[in-house]
Amino acid sequence: MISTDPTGGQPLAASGDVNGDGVVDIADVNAVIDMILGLQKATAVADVNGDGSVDVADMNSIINIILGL
Ligand SMILES: [Ca+2]
Ligand SMILES: [Ca+2]
Repeated sequence: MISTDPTGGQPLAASGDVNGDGVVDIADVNAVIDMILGLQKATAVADVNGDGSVDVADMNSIINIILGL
């Protein structure tokens, strides 16, 4: 999924920055886990691989981003 920000600001969807704090790290993995478990509402930015659902594949995608894979 390609998402463009007309304001030219931070990258949005598919960046892996689920909690929007400007960095992709373990906190974003935790946020996705919470969404998978239903502890917090799933958001569009958490659908990192753009397949329309927030699940373990998105968690893996974020881990890969963190690891630079
Ligand atoms: Ca983040
Ligand atoms: Ca997904």
